[in-house]
Amino acid sequence: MSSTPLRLAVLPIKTVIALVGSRLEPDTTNDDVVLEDNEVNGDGLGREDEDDHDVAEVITRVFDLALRKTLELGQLSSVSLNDTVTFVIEVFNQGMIAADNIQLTDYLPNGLLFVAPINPGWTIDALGNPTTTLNVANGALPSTGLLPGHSVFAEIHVVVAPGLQEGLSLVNFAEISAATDTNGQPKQDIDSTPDNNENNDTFIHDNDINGNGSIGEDEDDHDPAEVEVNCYLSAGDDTHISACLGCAEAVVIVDFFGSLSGNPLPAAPGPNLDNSGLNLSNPGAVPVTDLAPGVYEFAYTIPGLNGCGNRTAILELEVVSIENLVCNDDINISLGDNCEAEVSVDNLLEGDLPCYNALEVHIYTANGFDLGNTVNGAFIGQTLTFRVEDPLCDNHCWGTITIEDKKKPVITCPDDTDQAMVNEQVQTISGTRSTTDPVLDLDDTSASSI
Ligand SMILES: [Ca+2]
Ligand SMILES: [Ca+2]
Ligand SMILES: [Ca+2]
Ligand SMILES: [Ca+2]
Repeated sequence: MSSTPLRLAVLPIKTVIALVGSRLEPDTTNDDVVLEDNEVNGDGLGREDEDDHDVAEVITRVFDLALRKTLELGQLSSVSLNDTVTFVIEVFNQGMIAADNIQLTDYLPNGLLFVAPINPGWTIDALGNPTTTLNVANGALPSTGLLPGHSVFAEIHVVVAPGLQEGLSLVNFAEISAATDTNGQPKQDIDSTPDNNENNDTFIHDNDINGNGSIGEDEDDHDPAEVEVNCYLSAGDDTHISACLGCAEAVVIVDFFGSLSGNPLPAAPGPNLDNSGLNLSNPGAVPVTDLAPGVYEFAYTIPGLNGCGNRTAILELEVVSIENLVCNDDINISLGDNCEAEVSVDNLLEGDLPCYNALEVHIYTANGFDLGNTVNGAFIGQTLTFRVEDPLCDNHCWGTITIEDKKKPVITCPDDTDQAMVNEQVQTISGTRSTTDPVLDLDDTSASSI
């Protein structure tokens, strides 16, 4: 026969066409005229569809499972020693064939323990890893198997081992190790390699189920989830505070607990490291009194959870004497934009003290009126008396303060013009000018009318 061109339908990728049929004189050469599928009435000799053959599509359907592992909803990623942690493994059928006998393997890191009684359906494989199989027979899959486009969940519960270091990250992978179709035939995954080897998988992104492992992308049949060991409780951070005492009678109430930074959690007050003799029965209001100047350390200790060690934060209390206050003699103070100035203890005392909050400023007018610590424009040019006072000890030092206004006046100029409006009375000179008249220098004159 002549070499008649073969006509093929354009079919989707992953589809194979097989030609089934024969010519009137059966042969094995692809020289048949194919114009219409299922056509049996054509006259092949007349260039119509030959009636002794037909096409049928044989579609190679892909098998593709993927796995994503996460913490169970509500499961904290911060865990303590001996906690039970629940991971969720979701298996997706991304292929075109229903799946059965999906074997999962969990790769526990050091620090996470498998406990059989809380994991029904899971066993330990020959390599020591927990494994389970999801299938129709054991009811883990519906009677249809895992259908394309569907997913199924499995859970594994593990226990955080004792004696772990705080802050340790525990990464737990799971992998699909095998699967079949619903006839029990093992199937080759299109883009991943199921096995129980935790060291041969490409991992790039957490929770990625769309990678193609066959071209080096994140292999879709395995995925990790992670927890971090934490003892939960915090004693806070080491902190330095000051208390200012000006006499033996002075009592300063200090919130030892609230003074600690770093979000300390409530617990019993810690011991007094420096034996200061202070009453620590209420760490939120410790009366600090009658202590010599110096630094005292107090330990705030809380117990660790589940075998974690205790935690301690040191509160360093510096007792500063303000018994001898030394004021500057004469102070000049300039008023600000609002013609007012607030005078601080720091402005008035010599040297540096961490005790400004313990002291008060009082400024007195000439007739003895107490202005507090604020002066305004009404006192510009005046010299007033001030006192820096320790209200707990009736102690003070004093000096004088001169109020000044050193701010430059603000000049507002009109637009560049030949005329200017003068709103105030000006002197008018009239008559005839002669060469003997005094010369008026306009540069020294702000306004004139001649
Ligand atoms: Ca896939
Ligand atoms: Ca896959
Ligand atoms: Ca593997
Ligand atoms: Ca994950």
